[in-house]
Formats: sequence, structure tokens, C-alpha cells
Amino acid sequence: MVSKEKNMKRFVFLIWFFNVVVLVNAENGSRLWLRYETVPPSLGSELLEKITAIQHNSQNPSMIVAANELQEAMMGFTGARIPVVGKPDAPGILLVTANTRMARRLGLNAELRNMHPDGYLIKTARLNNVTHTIIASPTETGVLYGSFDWIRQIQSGNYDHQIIVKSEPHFDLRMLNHWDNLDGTIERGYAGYSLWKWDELADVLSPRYEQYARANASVGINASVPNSVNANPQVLTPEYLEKLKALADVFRPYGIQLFISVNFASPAALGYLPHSDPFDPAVQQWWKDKAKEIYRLIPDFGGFLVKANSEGQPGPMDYGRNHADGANMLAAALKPYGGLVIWRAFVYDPGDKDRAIQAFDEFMPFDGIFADNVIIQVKNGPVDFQPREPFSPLFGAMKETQVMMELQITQEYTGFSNHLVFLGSQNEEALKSDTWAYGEGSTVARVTDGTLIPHPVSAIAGVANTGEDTNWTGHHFGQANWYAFGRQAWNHTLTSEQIADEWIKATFTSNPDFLEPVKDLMLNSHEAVVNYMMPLGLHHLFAWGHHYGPEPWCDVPGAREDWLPRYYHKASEYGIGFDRTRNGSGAVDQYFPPLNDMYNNVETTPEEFLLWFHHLPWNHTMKNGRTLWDEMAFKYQEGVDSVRSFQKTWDRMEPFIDQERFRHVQSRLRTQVRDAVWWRDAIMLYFQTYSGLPIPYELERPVHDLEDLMKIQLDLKHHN
Ligand code: GCW
Repeated sequence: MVSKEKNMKRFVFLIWFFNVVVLVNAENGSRLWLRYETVPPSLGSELLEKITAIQHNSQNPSMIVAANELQEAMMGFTGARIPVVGKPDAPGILLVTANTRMARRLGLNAELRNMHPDGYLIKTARLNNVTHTIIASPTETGVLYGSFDWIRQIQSGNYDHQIIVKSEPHFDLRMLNHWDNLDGTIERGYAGYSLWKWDELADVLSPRYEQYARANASVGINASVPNSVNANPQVLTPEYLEKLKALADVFRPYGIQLFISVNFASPAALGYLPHSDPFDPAVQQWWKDKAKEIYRLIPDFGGFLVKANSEGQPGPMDYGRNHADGANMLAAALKPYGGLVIWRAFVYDPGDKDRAIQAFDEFMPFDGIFADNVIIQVKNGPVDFQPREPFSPLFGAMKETQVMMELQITQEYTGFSNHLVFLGSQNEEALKSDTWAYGEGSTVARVTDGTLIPHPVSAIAGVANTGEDTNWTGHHFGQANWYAFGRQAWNHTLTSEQIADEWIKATFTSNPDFLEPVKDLMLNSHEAVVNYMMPLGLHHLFAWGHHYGPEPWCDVPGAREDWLPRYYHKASEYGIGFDRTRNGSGAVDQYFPPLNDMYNNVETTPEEFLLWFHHLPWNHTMKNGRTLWDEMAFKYQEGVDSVRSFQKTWDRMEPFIDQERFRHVQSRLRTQVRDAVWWRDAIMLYFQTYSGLPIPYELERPVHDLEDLMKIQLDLKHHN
């Protein structure tokens, strides 16, 4: 008997120990940037003095979520449980929406009425001699965003009780595109299987759905497309629509609108009609009925994302119709419900025409012909999410059509979840690229955010990097790319430096001995990957299919030429690079002046895009006096050196953070260094077979043999 009791006690203790010590302190990255660690005592007592209650009297789920979040944050920051109350008696946070009694009492209605529905105000106000912090917005979702902002100020050490914040998003739709298949795999996913458990839905709701929605809301992401653009028609069956409804219901309180990717040939593929010609009234009716069915289940459904006539996906051209015919037919079906069609411009055909100019040529004729609920989604660069690309010339050129940018958060071309690459810098580069469409300052951000080309809805999308890995993104630093996308979609003027700063403080620590070196590392990491993979405008030197390692020699019999690296590098005994000048493919003339002339001239082309626009001899003289060949060697070495320095920096960070995350990142950096050396050797040794020139003698010598590198066949299968 006694020993049984003892055992029981031991068991209870173990459970307690596991929950309190192991689980709470488990630093597995699952908490993302929403960690809410104890704040310094002085700030803690200030918070406890000023925030003694959280007040609202709404039944709206988003308000309830906002109040809970503030409560949880206060608990984490101070250890105290702050009550949520209905009356503003005690000093605290008042959550206020427009057109309520409280907004009237506080005199906020006029200001709120003129704000973006997602925007918010944070300020203090006195009510019956009590000072409160007000978080106010035209909508409940806006209050939720304001609450997360208030929390972020504390996490980033910027809390000031008196601060006045007025914030409105730059893009209306801040959207994640998941390339998740219905079988649970993820195309270009490097964090395990999909978050969406289609087999279990709609009956079983994984707790991760809500955590995902919360994380998105915390950075302002407000739309999600859970299934891949290579869309399985099944997603439109009644069975899947029920599953989607269940997801939409979880997302809704967090302000996240559900969209789906649809297969253009769905009516035929699902066996309802003999074909899917958009001009056939039966096809049009099918989509109208489908839209009605969807909106009955999901009244705030966002619309369809479509990859049509691209990489083997069906589309209107299969029936002799064009992009506008296809997009407008779907748009008409969604129109009565306020739904949108997001039509992708990622198109290119096999053939002689430079792949980089095809999307522009294919879409420009339809500028002004798309319905007003169609948005054209354009990848940041004209080819395909390469480590560095100039911006796509469609930005700014389509003046009568709403255009949105698609960024890649998942690291298809930047080392998967093995490499530490902070994409905030890459996004910033893309957003701030000047298109010159309306003179200087017509940045990609401003031609898509509604400022220079006003349209009903402005938008931006990122291809998600989430999966079922405990830390969500595979690499702990992959979380920063999810975070950065959201923050930049909300405010494209934020610098990547600011974003890295916030993220590190919330995710790891504010200790300057960690913060500064790690921030530096993050901010240099994009340039590093460009240098060790594809500097000076080189692009698509990736291995066939998986796009992880280098394979500039790749030759697959019968393959499309534009799926092979040689199409892009064009190396010969003479030199290297893709001639896109007026003597070559003429891509330069898709850009506005003065960029067209600038890129056409080798002297004025920024060196980071040199081999994107020019084919040059190996002995071409660079601005610093080196030959092109030598400069390439220096750039690759610089890439390797950077990653080695990241390793050194990181190893010094051990005292500041938990072992679990420290070791994980440490081991990934080792892989990254090995890969950087692999890249350097593969590219330089291979191109050396053309240039016949030595690696400059002051640089490190290659450590691999080309024949060995050429034998590497990673088992990472993919179609192209
Ligand atoms: O980047 C390429 C990828 C494909 C992807 C395609 C696209 C979803 O290699 O995997 O397919 O782009 O964007 O449609």
C-alpha cells in the first residue's frame, strides 16, 4: 500500500516536472516570436501599475482573442493574471472599435472612420479621472493587430506608456500561398509534411491550425491559400469544401481570409463536363454554382488563386482562349460575393524566346482587359525566385491592371532549411526597386500598394515555409523569413534591419552581446548566399529538379532547354552570361527609361546584374580593375568566408541562449559552410574548363575534384 502511494507520488512529481520544467522550458522553437518572457523588474512594475485590467464588452471572437492575447502577454511579462473586464473602472487597456459608445466617449469616431479597416491607434486617454491605454480600430481585427503591436513594443524594448501609434497596412491583402498538396507533401517545403491534415479534417482540428492563425495575425498576415498552385481538382469537391470550411472557421477570429488554388480544368477533371472551355455557358454556370456552394459554407471566402497554362497546368489557352478570357470568367462567378481571382503571371514556353521576357509579352496585351476583381500575381523577378534577380518588368508596366508581387519565403533557391538566409533583405531590395514607371521613386512597392496605380484591392503574397516540424520552418532562422514577410506586407518602408532587430529580441534575447552580432549576421546572410551560389547576375545554375546544389553542367537528354543551366550561363571559351541587350534578347527594353539604356550598356549596368544582362569575355575588366574571371573567384570566396564568419559569430553566442536552439543552428551552419565550399568549387572548376584560367593565387585552393562533384546525385526528386 505504502509503496503504491509512494509510486503514485513519484508519478505525480514526474508529470509535474515534465510539464513545468521540461515542457515549459523546452526551447524547440515552437513558440516562434510569441514567447512573452519576463521583462526587467522596473518595466514589470510599471506595467503592473498601469495595466490592471483589459476592458471590452464585445462578443466578437477577434476581440476575445485580442483580450486573451494581451492577458497572456501580461502573464508572461509580469507573472500576473490581469482580469478582462466589462467596465473601464480600473486603469488598463481599453479595446475600442468604431461606432461604439466607447469610441464616442473617447471622441475617436471621426478619426477611426477615415482609417483603413485593419488600421489601429494606440494612445492614452483619461476617462473619469483614470488614465487608460486605448487600442482602437475601425474593426475588431484591427484591434487585434493593435494588441500585437502593443505587445511587440514591449518585446522590442520600446515600450513607452505615452507613445501614440497610428498604423495602417500598405497592402490590403497580405497573403501566404502554401504549396501544400492534398497528400500531405509540400512542393518546395523543407519543414516536414504539411500542416493541413486533410484526412482528419473536418472532424479533427489540429491545435496547430489556431497557432498558425495566431502567428500570422501577430505580424498582420490576413489571407491564406492552403493548397498548392499546382492544384488538385479534388479541392473543389463537396468533401474538401467541408474541410476548408473547418479551416476557415479556425482562421476567422484571427482575421485570416481563406482562398484556394483551383485547377482551371476542374469542371472536366471532376467529370462534370466534357471540357472546361471558358466560353462555354455550361462551364461558366458550373463555376457560378461552385462559387455559390463555397460561399454558402464560407461567407467570407476570399477567392481563387490560379496557375494556368504554366508548367503543364491547364488553362484557357487549351481551348484557344487567352488569360483574360479565363480570369474574367472565374471573376464573374465570384463577383456577386465580392471574391477575387488572383491570376499568376508565372508563364514561359519552351522555345527560342528568352524566358525572362515571356511573361511580359504574354500579359501586356491584356492590360486593361482584366475584370476589376482580378489581380495579376507576378514573381519578384522575371525568371524564378533566384538568389538575386532584377525586378520583373511587369511591375509598373501594367497600368490598367492590379498587379501584386509574389515573394518566396520558402528557400527553394537559397539552401532550403539548411542555410541561414534572412530574406528580409531580399524582400526589401525587391520592394524598393525603382521601376521608373511614373518617374523616379516609382518603386515596386508603390506601383503595387495602390499609391501610384489605384485599384480596389492592393495585395502581396509570399510562398510559405511552414510545415509540421516542431519549430515550424525547419531552421530556427527560417521563422524570421515568415515574420519579415508579414511585417513588410504591413509596412514596406520598414528596413530589414528594424525587422531583424525586433525578431531577434522576441525570439531569442535583447542582450546586446547577442543582438548586435546576430543581427549583423542576418543582414549579411543574403549577400553571402548570392556570393557563394550566383554572384554578378549569374542565375539558375541549380541541380536538376531539387534546386539545392550546383549543377552548371547539367544535361538531361530531351529536357527543355530553359530548364537547363547552360541556357542561362552560356559559358564558352570566350566568356559567360546572358545577352539581354538590344543585340541579344532585347529584355532591357521591357524596362522604363532610364533603366533600359542603363541595362543595355555594360558600363552602366550594376555589377550585381552584369551577367544577367550581358555576355562578356572572361577578361572583361571590372570596376575594381580585376578581370571578370578573377572577380567571380573572389565573389565565391567571399561567400564562403562570410559563412565561416557566421559560424564563428554563432559559436560565441552559446552563453546567451538555450542549448537546444544553439546546437541546432550550429549544426546547420556547418552544413552551410560545407555547401558553400561545394558551390564555390563546383562553379569555379566547371567554368575553368571553359576559361582555362587559374584561380587567383591569393585565394583558397579548391578542395574537391570536379569529377567527384559531377557525380553527386542527391536523392531529392522533383519534376524540373
Ligand atoms: O519555382 C518554381 C518551382 C515549382 C513551382 C513553380 C511555380 C509550384 O520550382 O515547384 O510550382 O515555380 O511557381 O508555379
